Amino acid sequence: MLTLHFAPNSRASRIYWLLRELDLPFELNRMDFNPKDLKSDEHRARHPLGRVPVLDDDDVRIFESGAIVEYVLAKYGNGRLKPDVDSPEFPNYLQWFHYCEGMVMPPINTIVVQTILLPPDRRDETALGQAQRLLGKALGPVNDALEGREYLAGEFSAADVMLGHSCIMSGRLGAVTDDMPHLKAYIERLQARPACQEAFAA
Ligand SMILES: N[C@@H](CCC(=O)N[C@@H](CS)C(=O)NCC(=O)O)C(=O)O
Repeated sequence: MLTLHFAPNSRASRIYWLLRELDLPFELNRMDFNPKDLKSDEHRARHPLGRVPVLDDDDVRIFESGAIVEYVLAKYGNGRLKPDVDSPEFPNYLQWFHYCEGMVMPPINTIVVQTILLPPDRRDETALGQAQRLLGKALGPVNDALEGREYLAGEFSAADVMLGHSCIMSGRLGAVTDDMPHLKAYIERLQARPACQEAFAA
């Protein structure tokens, strides 16, 4: 049995979304996004830093959203949501899958820290401005890659779950601007998917 350790407004939505796209049954351990739940001894026993997502698969436990996505696809995907290794879309898939945590999430993390998590007297306007500029730069190539395409690697794939989630978060942070029309349309396309809607509402 799969159990997803989850908090709303977090990367755990990626795993919820993926499991719903694959129509896999799972139990949800829904915690609040606060230290009381995430830094509890119980949750630190699951993740040493007290973070989400964490997935249990019977006696297997795994954290890191990208690793969880790969684990689920390898074990239960049956070839779904991932281009074949011989497909010309396979390198696109890998590239955008990893661009998410590698390039887009670092400035998002800083923006969230500098606008939401830190108390106002400890916020740093310079760090915030730098992260906002960096996020805009990181989203530009995603907008360009989506010109004339519905998804990042041919058919809808797990790269769209990973990076698509970050694009939706970027939109909520006001970083998806009018000069990114392909990215805007892509976000709308993703948000029309029932599995995406369920994940963000959970
Ligand atoms: N690279 C990790 C990041 C995990 C992570 O930082 N999760 C955030 C939510 S998006 C978290 O649990 N934050 C709680 C905290 O920092 O206390 C992944 O992709 O799973």
